[in-house]
Amino acid sequence: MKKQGETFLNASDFGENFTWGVSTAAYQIEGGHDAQGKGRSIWDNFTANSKNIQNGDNAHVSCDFFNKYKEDILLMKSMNIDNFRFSISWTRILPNGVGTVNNEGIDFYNDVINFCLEQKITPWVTIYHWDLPQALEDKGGWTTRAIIEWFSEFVTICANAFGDRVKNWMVLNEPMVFIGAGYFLGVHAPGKKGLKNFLPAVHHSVLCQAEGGRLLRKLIPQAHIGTTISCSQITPFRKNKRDKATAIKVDALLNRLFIEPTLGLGYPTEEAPILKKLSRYIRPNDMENCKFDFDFIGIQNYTREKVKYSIFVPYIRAKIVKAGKRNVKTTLMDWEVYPPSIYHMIKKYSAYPLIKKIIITENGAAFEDYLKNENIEDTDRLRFLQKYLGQVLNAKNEGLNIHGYFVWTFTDNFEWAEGYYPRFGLVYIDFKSLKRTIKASGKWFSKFLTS
Ligand code: GCO
Repeated sequence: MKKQGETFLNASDFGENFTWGVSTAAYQIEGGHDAQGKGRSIWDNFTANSKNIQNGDNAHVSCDFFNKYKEDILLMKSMNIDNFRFSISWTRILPNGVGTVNNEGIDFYNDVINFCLEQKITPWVTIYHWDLPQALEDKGGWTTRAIIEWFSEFVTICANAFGDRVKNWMVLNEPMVFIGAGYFLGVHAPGKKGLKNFLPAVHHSVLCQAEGGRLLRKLIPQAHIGTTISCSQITPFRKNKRDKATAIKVDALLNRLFIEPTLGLGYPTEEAPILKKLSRYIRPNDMENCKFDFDFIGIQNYTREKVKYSIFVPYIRAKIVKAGKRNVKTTLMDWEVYPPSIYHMIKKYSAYPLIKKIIITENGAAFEDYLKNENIEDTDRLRFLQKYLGQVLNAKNEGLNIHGYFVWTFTDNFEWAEGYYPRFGLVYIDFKSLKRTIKASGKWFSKFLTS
């Protein structure tokens, strides 16, 4: 049995039925922003204002997965990766969010899915990875209850179009991040701020998460259905009472808010009283409709956060002390490298008896990469993956409920408000020539998968 910190892990140590793969998202890799009838999403709109994105970058071309999907899937194959998580761009399928279907969009995903299957790569499809149609945002987006109807239409079309071949589905990607960053802090699309946007968006996304699950189950009886949730270990910055209470509150907001209503436990209002204001948006039967018995929960972990009490932060009275100020090893995102966090989160989610199974649907790191003689010696990323995997293995060996692991991400791509600066890929992309080069971490992962 291998222990944490040992670098000579083998995939076989995790058992035969452990799922290994890589994760991506449509907006981050596809490009083809207006190709073949695609409509405009909130991210097309948000990036149009260059002030919103580091270096004024946009994702018009990005990795050009839209044209290069065969090359990427073949590369994946050559690296022994046999599970590929990607998302469906809503506006490629429904340019206006609802109504007329764009058949060219359906064809594109059919081509991707069929090519994966030909190469014996299993597709794992995320329905919503943040690229809401702008036409729906113009009518209120996630803040309006009509989103449940719009979202249901999109889910139904995806299930009917792809459900004969795609068995693994995830309804939402990290609701806390797209709502926290997009509808509270305003740093992601659509750039909205404040509680009046945040709270209804939270409740509507929880309802959509469950409704999406129900529709998939009805339309694809054999489906393996999940949803994905961001999570970080939260610890108090100082050892005083106030910081300890703050950590409990932030944990409720960041780690419990989107899973507990799904499990029928309601919102964690006791630890985060601000959530009592959700009652304004909750209608009769809603809490019942928030529930769905997912086949798996995808958890996505990168770091841990230290938090302190702060009188200056309205509503929440809590502040994250950035890793850069704590004298710890960080990634380019200013996230602390802290491998025990992933073990801690697996343990935390394993403690919910109603979660049937947990899969790590994202984990990875951005570090500076240098292309030298056609090689990228990304030792930091390689060590990061080995150490985090060591912790996943510890969790598995303890009998915790963990069944798979997907690296974020396959190729370098468009990292939202940070543009192309933070590279997370196992494969390097030269964003001028679009040439792909497997990094040392990618070569290691590919070897690891056959070990
Ligand atoms: C998220 C998203 C990914 C990010 C990744 C790195 O977790 O924010 O799912 O789209 O790119 O997490 O930040």
